[in-house]
Amino acid sequence: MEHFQNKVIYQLYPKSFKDSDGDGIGDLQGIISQVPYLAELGVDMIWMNPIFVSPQKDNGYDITDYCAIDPVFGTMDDFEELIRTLKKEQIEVMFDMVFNHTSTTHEWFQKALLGDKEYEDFYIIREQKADGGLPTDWESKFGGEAWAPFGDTGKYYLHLFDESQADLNWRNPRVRDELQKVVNFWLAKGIKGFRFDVLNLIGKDELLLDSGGSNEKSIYTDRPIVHEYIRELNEASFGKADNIVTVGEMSSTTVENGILYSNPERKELSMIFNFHHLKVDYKDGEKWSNPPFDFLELKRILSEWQTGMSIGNGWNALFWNNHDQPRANSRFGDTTNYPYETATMLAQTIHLLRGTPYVYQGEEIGMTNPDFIDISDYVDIETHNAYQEMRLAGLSHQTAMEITKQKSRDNSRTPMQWDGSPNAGFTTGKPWLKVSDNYPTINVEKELADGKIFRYYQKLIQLRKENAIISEGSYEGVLLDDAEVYAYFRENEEEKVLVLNHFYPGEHTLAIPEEWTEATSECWIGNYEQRPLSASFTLHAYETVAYRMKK
Ligand code: TEU
Repeated sequence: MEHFQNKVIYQLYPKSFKDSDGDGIGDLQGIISQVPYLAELGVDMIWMNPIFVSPQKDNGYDITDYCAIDPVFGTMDDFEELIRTLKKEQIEVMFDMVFNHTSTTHEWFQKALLGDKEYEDFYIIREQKADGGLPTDWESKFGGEAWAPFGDTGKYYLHLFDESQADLNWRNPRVRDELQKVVNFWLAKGIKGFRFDVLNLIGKDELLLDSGGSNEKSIYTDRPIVHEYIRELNEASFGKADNIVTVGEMSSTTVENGILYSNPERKELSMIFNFHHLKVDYKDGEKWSNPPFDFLELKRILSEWQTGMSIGNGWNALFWNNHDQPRANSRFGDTTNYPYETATMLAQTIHLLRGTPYVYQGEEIGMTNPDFIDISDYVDIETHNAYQEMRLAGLSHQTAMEITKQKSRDNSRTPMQWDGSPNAGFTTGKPWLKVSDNYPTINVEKELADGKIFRYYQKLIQLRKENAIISEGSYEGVLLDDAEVYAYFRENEEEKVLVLNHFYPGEHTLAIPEEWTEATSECWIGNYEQRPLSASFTLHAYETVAYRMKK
């Protein structure tokens, strides 16, 4: 088994975790003060979103200096104190490497703007077309064109995200060499994991072609050369160190590529994030819509990735939540009537799968999307661009707000709810983003005192450590046509486990095959009272239950 395959990773969004100096922004000393909380949860590693020097146009994914801590989060001494404090609890740190682009405030881009041709070749800069059109008809993922004027040169630079985020030219060996140095710098500082932002976008061809009206993602996503770049980075940096965990954010990738990116024999990455399961509430592929989620498609995708990656010896990062997604309990469950059941069912669904689970800050206490009422409550650049585009497309303010409330990335970025004091104990100042108004009832202090969600997460994390079948067992999806339950087997030489996850309110009865009921010996873990599996088995609202079975 690979060293990372029984780890649980906690994603910590530094800007919203804990503020120690009252400026309304989370910081390193704030994280240090909460290390005992992370230790009690039992996680092995924390993935911290970027804390590097940045103008914060995209909350730190627009980087000015990859090797310096932004003073708003603290100092390098604070960082080193955090590493030492976490190490005492056997918790390691994963840093976020945003290597597809830099901020336009980065010195490389600034030197390019001043006419330094060597640094101009660090970026993807092209002449306009003969007819005066932009180099290609590509669109930014944050809306609008993907090209912006490169100073007053008459040329344009590519930005797949915000205009302030200039795409790097990975075809240039100087760029790759500089980025290898960044990884080695943080390895030397004691970082034991790396998440690589939108890594499958770095393989743009030299000749960039129009989409011709089709989806241009396929032109620049998952290009074969990406595997060469990753192997080169591996060999020059993290592959030379012991037991470093690496994960690639691979939006829109395929199982085939997922295997190539994460099969250990290929010496690329430890694992990958794919997002297909978080697009089942998109209408015709459009994120900014709000149809009911397609449960059968959700099950199909989860099963396809589990089966495919298992066969190909790839490795999935398992998650429902992150800093770009609305909170899953609000998205897929009923946090009003079934807050505990919703949170624990979703958690168990992925914690007993084959892969490495990621717990996103706040999900372990049942934090929900906030009930923001106006677009001015939101901060996220993608959200504001999308709201404007919806209104320009003719949607009413009310409809655009309904969709924004469901899909904004700010849903997961509201400050951590520590207790019932003002601002949920996150800050003594004005928080950079409003705290959800349900913090008096949903907070760490309450959960630790008499809550059930946090304790359930503790049990799931501990179960993974005590039972190799979760990390090593095979996967088999079953009852795939059932309209409300996602069910699967996990199996290894010694044992077999059946996991049932009911994604809906109300009761739902399953016809359980006789060979299953005869083989079931004990209920392993469940969010309702334990009872034996029966031939006609009724699951309660958002019930999740796992049975150990005799082999
Ligand atoms: O996200 C990649 C990405 O495509 C996101 O835009 C995400 O998929 C989308 O918002 C979902 O609707 C990464 C980072 O996680 C994100 O925070 C950054 O904004 C983005 O890259 C640019 O660095």
